[in-house]
Amino acid sequence: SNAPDETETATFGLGCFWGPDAAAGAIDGVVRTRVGYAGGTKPDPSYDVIGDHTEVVQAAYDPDRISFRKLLEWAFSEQQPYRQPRKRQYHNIVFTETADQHEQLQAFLDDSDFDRDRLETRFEELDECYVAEDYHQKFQLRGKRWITDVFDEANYDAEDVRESPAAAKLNAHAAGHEVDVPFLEQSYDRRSK
Ligand code: MHO
Repeated sequence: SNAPDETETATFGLGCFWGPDAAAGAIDGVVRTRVGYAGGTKPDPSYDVIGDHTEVVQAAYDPDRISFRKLLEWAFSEQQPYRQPRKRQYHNIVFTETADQHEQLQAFLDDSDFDRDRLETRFEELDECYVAEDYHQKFQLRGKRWITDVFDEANYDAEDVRESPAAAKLNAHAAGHEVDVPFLEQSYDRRSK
């Protein structure tokens, strides 16, 4: 299957990225999640030297199963669009990276009844997203040693776990989200190609 090429990515700043990483993983049609830093200008940011960047979650989704619009609805349900956290690290940002996503964002804003003058959420074109340190990826899952041990025994390295569709669902489960895994997303796993 060439499924991995069929996914698109949605990137959102929604505060501390641990929670949105798990919440995004629970969404049916989201097949991979990762956390990172985006929206700023500092080259190669890190958690300790984040500069002017913001913590973001990046969700790879199958556009045949979920629309960017649905992900926008989700992102807006996870934030307070009229209040921006004081720290830029935790800003609410909706990134778009294709013309299609940009159009879906405009349509979503046109159709919703936000008071546009009061909206604080930032809207930006995604420039670069810097992947965060391994210890921030699938943070809740990392607290479940018996699960991470299974990945270790299957010889997954940190990047394999970060990019694993199964790990994204397990991370959501570990965080207490209801997860519907109809076919374990296996065709998306680059290790099972
Ligand atoms: N330092 C805060 C937020 C972490 S989040 C990755 C905490 O420990 O909850 O910014």
